[in-house]
Amino acid sequence: MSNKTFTMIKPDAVGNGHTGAILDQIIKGGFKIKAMKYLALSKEKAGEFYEVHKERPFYGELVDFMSSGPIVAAILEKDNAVEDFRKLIGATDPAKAEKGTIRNLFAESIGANAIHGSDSDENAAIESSFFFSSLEKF
Ligand code: FUP
Repeated sequence: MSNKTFTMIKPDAVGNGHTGAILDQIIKGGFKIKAMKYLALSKEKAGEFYEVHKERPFYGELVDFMSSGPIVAAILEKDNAVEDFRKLIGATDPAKAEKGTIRNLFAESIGANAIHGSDSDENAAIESSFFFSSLEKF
C-alpha cells in the first residue's frame, strides 16, 4: 500500500463549494484517483472512523463536524503517496499550513480543516477499507 493513501474532502470544504478546486489540486499534484465516493457519515460512523481520538477533548466536536454534511472519500495513488499527500494538504492547523497547501487555501480552522490525509501506510489501508469494498477499488 506504500503507493496509496486515503483522503476525505471534509464537510466545510464541500459545503463551501471547494470540491472541484481541491480535486484539481490533488490531480495536478500527481495523484491518480483509484476510488471515489460522495456520501454523508452518520454520527456513529464518524465516531467509528475517529475511534483513535476517542479520549481527546475535541472528539465530540470532531464527530459532530464530520457528520454535519456530505464528504468526498477517495483512494489516491502516487509514489510515496502518504508522505507526499501530507505535504500537499499542509499542517493540521491551517494557520500553520504552508502557503499554497490545500489547508492553507481552503481550511477554516483546526477543526474544520477541509481535508484528511492518512498518516501511515497501515492507516491508509485501514481507512480505505472502511469506505470501499474490494469491488470498488481500481
Ligand atoms: P491530521 O492527521 O492532520 O488530520 O490531524 P490529527 O489526526 O491529529 O487530527 C484529526 C482531526 O482531529 C483533525 F483533522 C481535526 C481534529 N483536531 C481538532 O479538532 N483539534 C485538534 O487540536 C487536533 C485535531
